[in-house]
Amino acid sequence: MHVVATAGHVDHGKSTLVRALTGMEPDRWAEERRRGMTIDLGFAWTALPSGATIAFVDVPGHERFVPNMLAGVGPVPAALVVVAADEGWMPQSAEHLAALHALEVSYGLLVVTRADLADPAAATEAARAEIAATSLGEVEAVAVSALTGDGLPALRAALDRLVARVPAPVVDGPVRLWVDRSFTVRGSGTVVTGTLGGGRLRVGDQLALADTGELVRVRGLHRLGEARDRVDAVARVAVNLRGVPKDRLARGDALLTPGRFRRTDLVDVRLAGDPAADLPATLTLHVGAAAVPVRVRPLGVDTVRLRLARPLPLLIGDRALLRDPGRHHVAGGVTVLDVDPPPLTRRGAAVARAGVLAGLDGRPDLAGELRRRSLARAGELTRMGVTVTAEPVAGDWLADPDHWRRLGDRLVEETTRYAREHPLEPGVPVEVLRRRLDLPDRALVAALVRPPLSLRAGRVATAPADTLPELVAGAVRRVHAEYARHPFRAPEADRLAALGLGPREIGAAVRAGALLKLTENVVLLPGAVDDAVRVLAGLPQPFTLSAARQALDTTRRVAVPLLELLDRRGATRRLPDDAREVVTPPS
Ligand SMILES: Nc1nc2c(ncn2[C@@H]2O[C@H](COP(=O)(O)OP(=O)(O)OP(=O)(O)O)[C@@H](O)[C@H]2O)c(=O)[nH]1
Ligand SMILES: [Mg+2]
Repeated sequence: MHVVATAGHVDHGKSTLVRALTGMEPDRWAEERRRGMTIDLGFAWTALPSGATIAFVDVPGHERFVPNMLAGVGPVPAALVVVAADEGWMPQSAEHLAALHALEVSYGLLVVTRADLADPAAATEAARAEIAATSLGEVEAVAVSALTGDGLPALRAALDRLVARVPAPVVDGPVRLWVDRSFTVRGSGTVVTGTLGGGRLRVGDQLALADTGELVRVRGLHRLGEARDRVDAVARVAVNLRGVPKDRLARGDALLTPGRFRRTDLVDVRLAGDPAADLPATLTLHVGAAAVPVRVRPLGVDTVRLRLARPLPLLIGDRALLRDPGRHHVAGGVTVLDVDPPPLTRRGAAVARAGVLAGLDGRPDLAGELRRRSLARAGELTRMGVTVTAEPVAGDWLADPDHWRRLGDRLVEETTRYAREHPLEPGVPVEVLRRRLDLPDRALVAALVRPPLSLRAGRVATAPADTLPELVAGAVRRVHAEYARHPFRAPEADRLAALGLGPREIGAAVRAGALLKLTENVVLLPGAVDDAVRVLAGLPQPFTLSAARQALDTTRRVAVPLLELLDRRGATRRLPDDAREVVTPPS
């Protein structure tokens, strides 16, 4: 299906033309028919000679209803510019054309109507000149009379040529259906309609309401009045929603593929119309079927920051229109450059921001976004409209390659510095590094660890895991050498001190598994426990403390805490008379 909107001055014959082409009545309201004037959007459709289906969104021409016109045109890629042969180019012809240009509509036809009332040549020439200067460019022109039917076959053929030129929509992309009508059907509940510009809808789909994020279920779908299980873009579609009160949805809301859009009330945009300095401080932003008041803050010559009165699901590259409702003036089109712009709080931030924006063109660009943001979650970028093709560095985090390299260097520096400041700790806690590097997630610290750095038990160390600081390692080697032949004779306090093993060094050695600590100042080699059990198992059972001390060739200073440790580990059992027995003889 193809969707084409009408455009043109009031009473120039738009609705009559749509009626003549489709046999359907686009003016839905009794009031419209009574007054002979379109007030709100109308919808009608027909088959073209090629067999293609074309649906029309018929818009009102009266200047009071321009917001309705914009809601209809916003999501539609092609337009029929309608000019009456007997009246020629008029103010609303100009405002509608300015709107199409602002929205960058680039597929269209000129239809000169009421050709039975006047020679269409002059109107055709004037209108083509106006249109040629816009995004529509050179267009085909067809003169018709809806009264006599003259020119309608030629118009149908021209419509076929027009729709054949419109690029195919992205059907496997996300859905953002701008609601242009909402009503209730007895027995079915809430129905909304809109022009589906991309994606695909199915009965049973879950969609998110743009306004609240609330998830809703598609209960039924209609395409051009017929029930369907599935509707692909481009289409005029009616969506019946389960369990949604009618007053929850109105024109300008949107139904979204969940998780694929972010709501934003702050955007930086490039202007295609009036220069930034000439814009009033408040305007209305029209995008899709939505119209939202915005506060305008100029940044560069042609870039501004817009603060929206309510958030909208916008993407980088979205085309929108700024209009001054008071002056009936289309201030021009805007291209969304950033849907998550940084706050401008520091002095000079606005100037710097203008510099950044000068380099953006509204085409979502992964490398550029990463360069500006350094780090970003894949999901966040997708929700901005950026196609994510890079591999995450950790979890769903993406990093700018240069920034990531610099972070890796800083990780080495910080880890080395910490090791100097805390020589006995077995590395820097990951959380400390996360804070020092100002990273949003500990997983990023872990992902930055490369040899010779190592990660163990939540710490990053400058050397491979399990190594002791050299200072301590040397002292421990001395202990091992001196006590190899008397493994149960613990070094005295003054010997430990002479070896440079204070409480902190002993702690480090114990954590590294190089020493076993029985009590303060009583340390043994790590194998001493198993060796002691083996020796004690050779004694007649049960045995006394004194027998154990002699068998182990040691002093009470060591024997008492060693036996207590063995008791705690269940290797020995203490009997009521204070004698002990070995419980599990070593194999
Ligand atoms: N003679 C003649 N009259 C026409 C033709 N087309 C439209 N009209 C008349 O022009 C008047 C306005 O037509 P509409 O179709 O309502 O015009 P419109 O552009 O839809 O007007 P708005 O929706 O209010 O902007 C009506 O009285 C139509 O009968 C035509 O080809 N020939
Ligand atoms: Mg009309």
